[in-house]
Amino acid sequence: MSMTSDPTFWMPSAAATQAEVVDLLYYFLYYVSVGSFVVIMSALMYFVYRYRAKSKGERAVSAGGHNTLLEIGWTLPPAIVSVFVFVVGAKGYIDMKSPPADSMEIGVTAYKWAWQFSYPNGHRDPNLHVPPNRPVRLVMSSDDVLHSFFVPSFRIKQDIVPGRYTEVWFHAVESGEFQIFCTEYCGTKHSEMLAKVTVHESDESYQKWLESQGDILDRLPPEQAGEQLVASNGCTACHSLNGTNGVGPSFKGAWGQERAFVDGNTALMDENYVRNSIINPAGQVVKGYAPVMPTFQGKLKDREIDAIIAYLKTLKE
Ligand code: HEC
Ligand SMILES: [Cu+2]
Repeated sequence: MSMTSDPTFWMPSAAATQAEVVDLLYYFLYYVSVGSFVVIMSALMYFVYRYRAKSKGERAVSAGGHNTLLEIGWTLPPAIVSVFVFVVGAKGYIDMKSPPADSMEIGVTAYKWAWQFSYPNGHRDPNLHVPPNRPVRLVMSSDDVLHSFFVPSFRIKQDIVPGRYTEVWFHAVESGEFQIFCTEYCGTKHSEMLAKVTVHESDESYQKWLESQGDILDRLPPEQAGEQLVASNGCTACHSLNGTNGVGPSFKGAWGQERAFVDGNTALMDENYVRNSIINPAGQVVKGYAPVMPTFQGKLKDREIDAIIAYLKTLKE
C-alpha cells in the first residue's frame, strides 16, 4: 500500500512510517466489515420478505443434519482473515515497540497540564522539534498522574505513568507541524494539554532552531526571558496576565501585594515568596485556590526563576 499524506474521511494525514501498517489494517478491517454488513443485511432482508408470515412460499422441513460445504464456507474465510490480521498486527506492534538503535533521544515530561521536551543540549521546550527522516525515541515520564502521548498523524500513542519511564518512537517522513494530544483524562484542563511536533525541513534548520533556543537567558534581558519562560513552561495555562483569576491567581498586579493563605498566614509577594511558590507550591497555598500547581523544582534553573521574578515585577500595576 502506498503512503498517502493527505487526510481522508477517516484518518488524518500519514506523516510517519508506522502509519502504513496501521492504515493498512484499519482499511482492511473496515472493508471486510462493510462487505460482511452488506452481504448479511441483504440476505436478512431477502429472507424476511421471502418467508414473511403471509407469503405462500413453501416452508422447508427443519433438518438437524449438517452441510459440510456450508460449514467450511463460514469457517475458513473468517479464519484466514483473522490470521492475516493477527500476523500483520503483531509485526506492526513489534516494530512499534522496537526503536532502532540509531534513534535520536528526546526526553518528555508530562504534567498537569502541559508537556516539556528536553533536548540533548539541555534545552527544554513546551513543543517537540525533530529533524527530518530519522528515527526519534521519546523517553517519557509523568510528574503527577497518568497521561498519554498521542500524535494522530504519526499513528503513535503511549501512556505515561508516574514513577516509571515509558517510551515510544517514530520516524517522520514529512515535514510540517502536527498536533500532540494528551489522550488520558487527567483533570480539569486535560483537553488543553496540547503541543505541536515540528518536523523540520532539514537537519540544518533543526540545529539552527535548537541553538537559537538554548540561550534565551544570555540573549535577552531578564524580564523578556522571564516572559518567554512563563509562556513556555505553561504557567499561563493557570495564571492569566490580564487580571482575571483562573485555576490560579492572575499575575497582573500581584507583585508586592499581601497574600493570604488557607492556613491563615499571610506573606508579601516578594522574591522569596515567588521562589517558594515555584519550588514548593503546596507550602503556601493561596486562599480560594486548590493546591494543584505542580512543582517546578528540577525543571527551572535558578537563573530562570530569577528571570521569571524580574518579569513578574513588570506586571505590578
Ligand atoms: C496547573 C495550574 C498551574 C500551573 C501550570 C502553574 N501554577 Fe502557579 N499556582 C497555581 C495555583 C492554583 C496557585 C494558588 C494556590 C497555591 O498557592 O498553590 C498558584 C500560585 C502561584 C504563585 C503565588 C501567586 C499568588 O498570587 O500568591 C506563584 C508566584 C506562581 N503560582 C507561579 C507560577 C509559575 C512561575 C508557574 C510556571 C513556571 C506556575 N505558577 C504554574 C496553579 C498553577
Ligand atoms: Cu494529561
